[in-house]
Amino acid sequence: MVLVSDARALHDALVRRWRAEGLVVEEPDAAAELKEGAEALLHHLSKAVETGRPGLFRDYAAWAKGYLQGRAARPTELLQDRLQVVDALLADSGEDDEARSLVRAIRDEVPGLEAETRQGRGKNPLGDLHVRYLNALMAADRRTAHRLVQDALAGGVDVRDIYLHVFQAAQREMGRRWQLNEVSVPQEHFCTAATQLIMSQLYDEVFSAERNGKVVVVTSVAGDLHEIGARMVADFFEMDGWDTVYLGANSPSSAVVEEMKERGAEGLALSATMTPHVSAVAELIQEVRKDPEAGSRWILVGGYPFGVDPDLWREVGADAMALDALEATGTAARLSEVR
Ligand code: B12
Repeated sequence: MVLVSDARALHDALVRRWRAEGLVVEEPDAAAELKEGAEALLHHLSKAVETGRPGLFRDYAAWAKGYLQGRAARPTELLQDRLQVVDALLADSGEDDEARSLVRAIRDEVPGLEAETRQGRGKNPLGDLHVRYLNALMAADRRTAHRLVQDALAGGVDVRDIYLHVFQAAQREMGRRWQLNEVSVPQEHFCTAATQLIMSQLYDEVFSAERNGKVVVVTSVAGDLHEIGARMVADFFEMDGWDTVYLGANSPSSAVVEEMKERGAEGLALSATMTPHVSAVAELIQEVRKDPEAGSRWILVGGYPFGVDPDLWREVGADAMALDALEATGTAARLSEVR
């Protein structure tokens, strides 16, 4: 497919055409957004076509609309005009009908921000604590954020609940605000670093469970820089007594296979947050399966794109997926039983 094989040329051509037509956001982000927007759009489109899952592109369009909302006067029209140009460019590049008809369908009916509701913006059982925690971080006040968490723990709140309903909820809400241009990149970096710091102060609790003798390797796939989701999954395994080999974000495939063998892991928990990284997940899984020793272990996947399309885990060749860290350990326990 042209989209994949000739991605760089297509990407550059799209940037030129969007610029020529004035399809840009307001300064100061304009140049960077144009480049990143073109790349992200083409990546998501090619993944959607490659995997036969148009929902992945629909979800991207909904996200892009939200993103443009905070940066342009007429976000829906801007996105529609951009999609019109994408369609024309694909036609000129001799691109297949599938990609073009998907682009046209989305242009005709730009979806809303469904992903945010899927990522659980429903009732939060620790809503009050979550709001106070996030407000503290928004005010660059790590001390208060830290104290709120310590007080909640001392008051008997379960660490798992703090992870899911405070840290995860705060990170996602902060991400939503970044998307809408209400939070700056430095603010996002501050919140993420502060949450990682505060998480690490809970490790007496995380490491206190009786060991069950099982080992799991946990990592984010190559290219993906999001680490907190994978780290939470690792910590929930620890709290259930597993020994975890947590490799962090952006792990090279060969290292993952070697680690699984070296540590005698029962399985691999693999995270991807960005839809364009789903191919890296599929490639790594293939590599694990090829290995005579690691190939028989279970592979569990999770992260944003697997929530967008609940069947995507099959497509990448995993054994199962889970929507959050709590579900992850239950699913892994079942996978271990059947092996
Ligand atoms: C922090 C952050 C970053 C940081 C990450 C730093 C770090 N050290 O981790 C940095 C700055 C690097 C970053 C970069 C980018 N980011 Co970012 N980021 C976020 C943010 C705000 C928080 C992520 C987080 O910590 N979430 C909290 C964790 C706990 O939640 P989680 O990841 O969903 O994990 C849970 C489940 O998904 C599941 N799970 C996760 N992994 C696994 C694995 C297994 C095996 C299982 C079973 C379950 C599982 O369990 C976890 C725990 O319950 C999110 C917002 C969001 N909604 O998550 C955006 C977000 C993910 N980022 C986004 C974007 C667009 C980007 C960039 C493209 C921005 C840019 N222009 O540069 C880049 C891409 C970089 C890359 N190559 O990966 C978008 C993605 C939109 C989309 N539709 O795909 C989001 C959603 C923000 C938004 N609302 O627009 N980001």
